[in-house]
Amino acid sequence: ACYSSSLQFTVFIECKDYLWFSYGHLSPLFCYCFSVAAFPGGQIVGNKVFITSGYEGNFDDLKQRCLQAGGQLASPRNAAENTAIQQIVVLYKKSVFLGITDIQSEGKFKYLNGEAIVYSNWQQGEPNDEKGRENCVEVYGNGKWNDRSCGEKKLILCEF
Ligand code: 289
Ligand code: CA
Repeated sequence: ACYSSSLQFTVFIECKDYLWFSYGHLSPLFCYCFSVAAFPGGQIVGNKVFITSGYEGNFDDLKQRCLQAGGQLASPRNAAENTAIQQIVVLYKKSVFLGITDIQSEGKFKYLNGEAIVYSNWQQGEPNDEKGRENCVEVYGNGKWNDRSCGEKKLILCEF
């Protein structure tokens, strides 16, 4: 058996015997990913795991909670990762905030580490910085992005 726990998310799974035999050793991370795959609020893409606890809050609150859990807000770097995020948005019927903002410089969207984004999926007409107040990015059920006020409450979605 393996066990993985953090402040926000706790997962537990019995590792299958055949996996122990095939790999000889099964790391806690592998067990963790394996369990997330079976959990509806989780998605695995490559070596990235997206997971929600169902909590809703504003951008600063969600950013802090993901950090405290040892991850960060979902920050898709390609279409496959964006599709995984979209699936969670559709399942929960709630949009999420990404770990992307243009808080530093209007119109220049960056990841939380300050790197300029390498992938985007804007809805037509976005980002429009409506009323000069939209510096965060939400994902709609169609997977498209809209810039939105960071004070809005959205579903938490962290990546690990
Ligand atoms: O407060 C404005 C938002 O609710 C959104 O309204 C419309 O969907 C569009 O104008 C969006 O760009 C905007 O973020
Ligand atoms: Ca907008």
